[in-house]
Amino acid sequence: MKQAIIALGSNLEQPVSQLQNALAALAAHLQVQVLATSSFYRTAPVGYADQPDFINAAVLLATDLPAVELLALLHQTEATAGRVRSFRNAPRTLDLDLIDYAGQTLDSPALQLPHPRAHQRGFVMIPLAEIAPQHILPGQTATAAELAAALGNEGVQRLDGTES
Ligand code: PH2
Ligand code: MG
Ligand code: MG
Repeated sequence: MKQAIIALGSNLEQPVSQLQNALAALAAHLQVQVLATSSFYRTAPVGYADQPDFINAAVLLATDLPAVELLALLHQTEATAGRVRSFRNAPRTLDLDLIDYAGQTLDSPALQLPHPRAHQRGFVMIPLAEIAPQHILPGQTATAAELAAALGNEGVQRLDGTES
């Protein structure tokens, strides 16, 4: 089994439900085991600002799917959620990003590992620090907890479970 980290995001069409459905779809896959799921966070949009706040979370998986097949499962789950690809950083019903797969490094057109911007993004590192604080992404020297602390939590607010 390999361990993988997925970052989840949504800012269209009931984002909390989108993430819940995505987590259920991943957990239902016979070759995927969900080891830990973070809280959900409401986060200010990064990159393209003129769009709704996101709901973000992170999940730690064990899987015997190869990275490309796990990526295909993520894309298929995005498609089921009605994901439409318009422009870079556009609002979306569901974004499932493979952040780390078994600590591997890969630079192919279809997949870059680790995710090249994950370590710069509070909306990824803060949820990740909750479930895997000591995890070190390939190429980094700091742990997830250290990176999350350095990025700070401006624009990242943990949901208390009663919101939607
Ligand atoms: N995803 C992006 C671009 N900007 N901002 C937030 N807050 N959350 C995201 O998931 C996000 C983003 C591209 O995937
Ligand atoms: Mg993304
Ligand atoms: Mg993506």
